[in-house]
Amino acid sequence: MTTNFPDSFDYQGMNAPMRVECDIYDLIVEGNLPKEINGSWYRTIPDPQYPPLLGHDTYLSGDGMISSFKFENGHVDFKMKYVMTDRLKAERKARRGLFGLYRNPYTDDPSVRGLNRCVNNTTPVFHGGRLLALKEDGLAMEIHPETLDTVGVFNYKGKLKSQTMTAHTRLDPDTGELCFFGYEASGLATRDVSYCVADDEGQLVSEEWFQVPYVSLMHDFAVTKEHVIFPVFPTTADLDRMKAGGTHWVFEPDKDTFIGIMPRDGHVTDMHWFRRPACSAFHFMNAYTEGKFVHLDFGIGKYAPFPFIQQASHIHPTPEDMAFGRVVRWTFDMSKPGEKFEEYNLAPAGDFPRIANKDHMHDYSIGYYQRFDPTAGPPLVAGPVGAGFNTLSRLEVKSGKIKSWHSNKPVTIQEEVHIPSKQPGHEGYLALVADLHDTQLSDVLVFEAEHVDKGPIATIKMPLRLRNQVHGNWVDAEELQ
Ligand code: V55
Ligand code: FE
Repeated sequence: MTTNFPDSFDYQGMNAPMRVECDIYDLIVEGNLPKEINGSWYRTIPDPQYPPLLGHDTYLSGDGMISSFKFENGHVDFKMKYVMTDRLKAERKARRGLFGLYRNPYTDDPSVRGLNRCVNNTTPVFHGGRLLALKEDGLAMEIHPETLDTVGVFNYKGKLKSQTMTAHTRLDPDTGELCFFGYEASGLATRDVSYCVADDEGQLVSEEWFQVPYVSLMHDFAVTKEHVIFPVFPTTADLDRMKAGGTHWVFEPDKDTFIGIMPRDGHVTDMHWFRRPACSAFHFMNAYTEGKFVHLDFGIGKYAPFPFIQQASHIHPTPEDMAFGRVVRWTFDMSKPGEKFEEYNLAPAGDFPRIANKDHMHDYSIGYYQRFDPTAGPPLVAGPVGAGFNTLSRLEVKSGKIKSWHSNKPVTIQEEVHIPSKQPGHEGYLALVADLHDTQLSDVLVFEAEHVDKGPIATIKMPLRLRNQVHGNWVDAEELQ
């Protein structure tokens, strides 16, 4: 039986599993933490309880851990707890790993056949008074927003037919509606995709299904006030490969990228498909409709960035491949039926795009994202793709101007969260966890969003290392009442 975690990057150094549930009251705060910041910053983190059954797997399979930084008048309390999934309970009972490869149930120990494999490790979403821990291969897990105790699987009181729910939901800032989808909606490697809307009280009000041209890793989607956009990139799944013990995903550069766009006040049967050669993206910064045009802004890459997918696809990244990456705007003309659309360059390559919640689905001017800047230091391993980002950037979307910050120490940064300010005209704050590679600890850094280049205004000291989150979200104290 394996007793140590594998020696791949997924489990070593800053990525070594922590497996710590804890409570820290009144963290040490240096600098000036604005008293107006009141609310909870939730983060979801893959953190494997046991080494994987087969002795190797990806970071993305780690058991879901949920944490909260609760900000109150310049004070910060911290809490971190495992999401008590069926999978974690089964493994704890057996006192060992029982699950094989990422999203391949054919590689599991026979004792867990048919069990819910979802680790709910990707995004904490607060909607309709509920906190949900999401991962795209299964249903939501409801979490108590104060104690972080697991309440149970949430499927809109049995109403949701989709077997999956994306970790990237889209909240309409005007109506409070939550738009989401699920791919592989009728089971493993199925082409069915659900499109769903929950109203501002968290009731499921619509669910429609459609099929995509091929089974694709549809990690995120985008919504405008008038349209819904479903990008389909050729990171593909195949049931026979899984049955033979292979990976869920490979990237297929010979397949085209498809983008389905439907009117929000219409139906999936109104979907219009655009097409271009293979490329890849995981996260969309924002999208909006301007007359007959639909704009979609995001970081584009040549192929999926995860090493386990690249290996299975026999991809060996070249410098030219890396140079392909950049932030782009795709503009679709809905009045011209056909498959073509325009692409414009906006900014240097990066990911983890975030914007102020109020700007979602609207014409907007500011986005935040992260980059790896080689002049800021050599690549350092942290998180699921290997080298972590080292630079936080603020992008003026209209001009392409960017302001950036990086540490002068060996530091990688985890996804930033935007915290709105109540002061009129104030752009709000950004907070992120910084991985301190020299001490193997973590700091929380808080920035004035408008002035990221000036560096953090406050540093919250953590007495332990925080493993890399996938995503996080801010919930204002009033909303939590
Ligand atoms: C991603 C993360 C996942 C996953 C698939 O960020 C894609 C991309 C944390 O889990 O399962
Ligand atoms: Fe994501």
